[in-house]
Amino acid sequence: MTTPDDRRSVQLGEQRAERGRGGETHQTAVGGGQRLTTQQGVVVSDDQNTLRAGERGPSVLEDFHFREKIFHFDHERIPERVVHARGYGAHGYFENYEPLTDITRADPFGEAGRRTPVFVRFSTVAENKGSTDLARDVRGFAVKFYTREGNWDLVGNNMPVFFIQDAIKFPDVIHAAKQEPDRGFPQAQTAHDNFWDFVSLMPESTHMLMWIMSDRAIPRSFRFMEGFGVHTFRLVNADGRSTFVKFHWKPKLGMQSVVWNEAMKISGADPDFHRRDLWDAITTGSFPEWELGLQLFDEEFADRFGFDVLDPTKIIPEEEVPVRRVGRMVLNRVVDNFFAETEQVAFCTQNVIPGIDFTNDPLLQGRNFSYLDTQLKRLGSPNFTHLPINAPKCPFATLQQDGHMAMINPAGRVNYEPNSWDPPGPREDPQAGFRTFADGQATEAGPKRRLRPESFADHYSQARQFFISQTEVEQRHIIDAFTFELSKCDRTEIRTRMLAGLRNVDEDLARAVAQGLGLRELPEPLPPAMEPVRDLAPSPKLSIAKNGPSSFAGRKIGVLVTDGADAAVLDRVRAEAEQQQVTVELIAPTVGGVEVGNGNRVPADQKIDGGPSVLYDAVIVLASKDGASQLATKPTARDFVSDAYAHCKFIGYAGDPAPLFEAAGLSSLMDEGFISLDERSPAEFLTRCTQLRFWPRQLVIT
Ligand code: HDE
Repeated sequence: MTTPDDRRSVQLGEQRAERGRGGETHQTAVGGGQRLTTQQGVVVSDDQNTLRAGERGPSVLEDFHFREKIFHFDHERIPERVVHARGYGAHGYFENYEPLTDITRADPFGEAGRRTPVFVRFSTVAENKGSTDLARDVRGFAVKFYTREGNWDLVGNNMPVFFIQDAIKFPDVIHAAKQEPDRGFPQAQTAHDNFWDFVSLMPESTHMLMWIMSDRAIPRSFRFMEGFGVHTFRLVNADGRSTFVKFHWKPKLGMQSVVWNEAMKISGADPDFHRRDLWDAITTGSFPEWELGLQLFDEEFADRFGFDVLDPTKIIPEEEVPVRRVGRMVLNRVVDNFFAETEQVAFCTQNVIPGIDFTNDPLLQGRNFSYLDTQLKRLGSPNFTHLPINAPKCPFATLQQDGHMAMINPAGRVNYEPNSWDPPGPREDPQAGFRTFADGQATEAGPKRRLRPESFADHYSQARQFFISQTEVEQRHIIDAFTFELSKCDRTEIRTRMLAGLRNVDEDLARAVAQGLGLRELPEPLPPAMEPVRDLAPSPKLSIAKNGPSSFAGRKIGVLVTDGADAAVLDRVRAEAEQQQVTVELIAPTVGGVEVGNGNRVPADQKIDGGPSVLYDAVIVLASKDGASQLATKPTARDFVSDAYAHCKFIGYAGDPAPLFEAAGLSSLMDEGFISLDERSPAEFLTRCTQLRFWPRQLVIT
């Protein structure tokens, strides 16, 4: 008897067979063939029903197609990264500006205009794979350069310092930051006892805490954040001369972050906010760019600088050693397959090429062990280097063999060296090969001991320098972030201990946080291991606000429209935005759109609760009086404008939005961040938006 399901599957089969006609004999389903096959290449006749003994009888074990399909599905997941689990990658290239052969023989810097393919993966650190993009956290910024002399991985973060000074503390800081082991939460936030317990007991983390409590930890998107190699590395030229270097990535579009209340709401409205942003930018041809900057210095500077250049909790202010921009990185291609590329990419800090070398930074030394080890666990085979995303793009030949999933296998008898075969197989090359930098100054010796260098003991001076380098609004955000996070700690002694540490950074900061926590008296300051230097000069380069963009390009405006809205204003806004490379999305009561004043129907991109204002860099309300009165009755529309106000966004308007502003309680609050598009041109509005936010409002509303 033929069941309806049978008939449907026969029809489907016929349709597929129809599409498959004329296909090549050896095509596979994955490789573009039209017929569905098993892994063995056997064409599948029915992918809808398991093989059964009788219409309502049991499934039979001989159904090899079913078993293969489920077996493979059962093994789809690989362990997520123990840190940086949530990430997003893209392809591009690095283009060198001028030859740097005087300081390094590294291939990407050999000549002007040389392009080196790259793959970049951005990530959050403490969050699990399924969390949200906008958690307060450090962002990973890992770049794999496929150079002509092998792969170079620059595995950095969007902050130039780290929590700890010695790799042996890494499992501790990560355990403390991630979900607590008994309850399995909180995920994706450091606002809990374990994290603050640990860091309040580890004064060396204070500088990093300033960074993660700042707006750097909630970037607007990957496109608007800086990247840092963190450690001091070495560049080595063809004569074997070494120069110290710190690597920087500078976003061409300028830096930008969101505000905390906005971040929390974005996490609900669009957990994929950052990855969607990167995908959209690349697929619409707005390729994000960063410039690679180098801070170059020698032993003499290292000796005279006030902090140890091997200490990863310290920076070298750009005002002291300027950042020399040596090339640009363009991301111009999204992945074809997220798993194959973004998930399977294996960065290793040990991947360096001739011309780039390590220093004795104890964190870097520990990382060089960890990354290789972790890839084996995650990817399951020492042959993870055979995966296309990890394999070098230059010729390579090793004498390693076999192992799980060996995919690049040499032919012939030679698998050892020395040998007397002809041809002899791959041989070492003392000239072209990687040689570890070794000169007189890099000779280390001494008794084996577990100790922290004396020169790493100052934990507060640069934390203070970071704080005093921020604008008043940015300082307010740092105070609010400490207050928010510490208010989530159940144990009051943790809050107190943290405040005792903050007193060594800045009294005003400690006092303001204490006030925010409702703590009447400040605890005694923690005794510092070394008396902090109180008069380090501020470094304006540390502030996001002081280094704003020169245009609003790459940003997104949300236009809330109603029936009867002024069509001419909408057209002018769209035209000007396009000119300035700003994206416009229309938000309407229904996604079907609205009928604007000239009678035309305009489709919307979002309906109001799908397009809250937190998803946009600035907003415009184009409303007729009736339209605004209807919006006034909708909580989501009121939130749209009141959130835009609270997040200090520029708010353009035209027509008669008064009923909506009134209902949202904004009528008496309209400040210079509100701009009438009946009176001002869209060009003027966008020029104002270049300031990104109307920050004076922040000081009024806190
Ligand atoms: Fe990592 N880190 N890390 N880290 N790290 C990993 O390697 C580790 C540190 C960074 O997109 C792991 O492939 C140790 C600093 C990025 O795939 C692991 C220490 C910086 C990524 C690991 C550090 C980073 C990782 C986990 C202390 C900024 C993601 C999965 C000594 C300079 C790369 C993996 C990607 C990933 C170890 C500290 C950056 C476990 C032991 C400092 C961007 O090997």
